[in-house]
Amino acid sequence: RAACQAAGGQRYVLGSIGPGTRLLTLGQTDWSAMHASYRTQIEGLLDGGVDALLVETCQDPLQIRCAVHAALRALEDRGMGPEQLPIMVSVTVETTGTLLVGSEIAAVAATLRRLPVASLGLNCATGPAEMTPHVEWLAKHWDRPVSVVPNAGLPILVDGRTEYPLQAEPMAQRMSGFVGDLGVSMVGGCCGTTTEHIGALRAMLDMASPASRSQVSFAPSTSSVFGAVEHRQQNSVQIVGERTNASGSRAFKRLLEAEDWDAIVELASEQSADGSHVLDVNVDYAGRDNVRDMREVVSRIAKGVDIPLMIDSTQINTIRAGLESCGGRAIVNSANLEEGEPKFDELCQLAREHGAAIVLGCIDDDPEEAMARTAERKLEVATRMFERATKVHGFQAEDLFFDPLVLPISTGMAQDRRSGLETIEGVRHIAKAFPDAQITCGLSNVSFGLKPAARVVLNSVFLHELQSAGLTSAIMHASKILPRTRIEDLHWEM
Ligand code: THG
Repeated sequence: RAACQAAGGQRYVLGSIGPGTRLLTLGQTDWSAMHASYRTQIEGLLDGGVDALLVETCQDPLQIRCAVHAALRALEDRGMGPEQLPIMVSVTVETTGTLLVGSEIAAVAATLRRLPVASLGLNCATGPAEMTPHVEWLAKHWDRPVSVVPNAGLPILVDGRTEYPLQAEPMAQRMSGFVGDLGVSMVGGCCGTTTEHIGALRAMLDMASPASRSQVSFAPSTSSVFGAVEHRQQNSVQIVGERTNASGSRAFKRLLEAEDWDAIVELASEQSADGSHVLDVNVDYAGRDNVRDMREVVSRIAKGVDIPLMIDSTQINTIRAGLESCGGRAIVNSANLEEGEPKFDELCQLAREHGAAIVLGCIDDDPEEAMARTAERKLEVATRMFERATKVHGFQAEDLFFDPLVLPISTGMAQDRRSGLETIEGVRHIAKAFPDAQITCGLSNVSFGLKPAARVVLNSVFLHELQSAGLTSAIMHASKILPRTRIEDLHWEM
């Protein structure tokens, strides 16, 4: 800080926050221990007068979220935010093409996209040549500045010693392409680089004319530890697997009781193999420690299954445990206005702190009709939630998943006979009012209590109608849905 001041000009101190020796996703430490340790480090850096924080050499998306979360808390306590003191992130892509835990660069970007990080880039592990495809991806798809800080090539053994082969001039030349062709904003050198390398980069920058990056495009996505999945699927709804649910599957409930975690991961894997794009995880179960179960189940699924998660619970502490246990970007399921705005706000805030998307169920605090039953009421509640989520909490429409709420039509009660039709019309209204938002539902609810064969037909027809009305996502059992051509006309019409 003092040296920068003495040197004058535009010089900044970046508070470097390295990865440590334990990875959250691999279960080598837990969120609260890592959070506390980051917090201590960040307080020291802030006391020392840094201009920005740089979370670098990141190997695990969950570790990044934990560090960013700790940084935001530390800034908040000093009456500041990331606008005053930027939080920068730099990840380490191994020669395998992913972070150490297996994350593709697209998974990292999806995870950080809705967090207030100022820049994203790469450092360490390889030289500039190996970084090229990932830098190109970031230049095209990341909407903020990109940084590139390579090693001086891949190390080689010379007379029993490791040496970094890339010399200052050729390194600077490689890097000039990143700046001039791809619009990279920050460059530097990691392992094996010397003052000579940094001098050559400085000289290169003095001559460079950075390319503009006006064509950046990013599809709204969730992410597992490994890869990103777009909210909008072509010719399909986003299929959210329903079976990892303690009240939605007897098999899952038994496995949870037996604490057979391996078999639970197996059940989750099967759903991915069956075509689910995302997995709903719900461990709500009276008499068990739901927070502990959520941690156990989510950390294991996140490590072993390659699709993103929807964290489903009526308890905010259980949802928090899920978010703190899964790398990548999840969907919170769900917030509603049943208990008024405080609980809605708390869930929105929690989702925002983790950069997550959120399901908003059409229920409010109306004393006559809390759960919206007509299409008009569904739109009315959705509108109230849309306003609050976007204006108060800063959500983008694309990250809101409205749930019009599907009720069983098979109860035999007169008041339930129209509920399927009202849901379809509700979807149409919501899709028209909020074309950029997502619409999801618990599809199988519609046929509770019917015989299995009838459920398959009813669920399939209902999905077809909802999709035509604008549904973009459904919590469902993928292998129990039939295409129109596999259902007899008579059954379809019934
Ligand atoms: N909206 C939102 N989230 C939800 C729901 C919703 N989460 C839970 C639920 N509803 C959606 N999930 C399921 C999961 C399973 C079933 C229905 C909805 C189901 N299961 C069979 C049964 O109970 O008969 C299977 C039984 C078994 O395999 O043992 O029908 O509406 N946002």
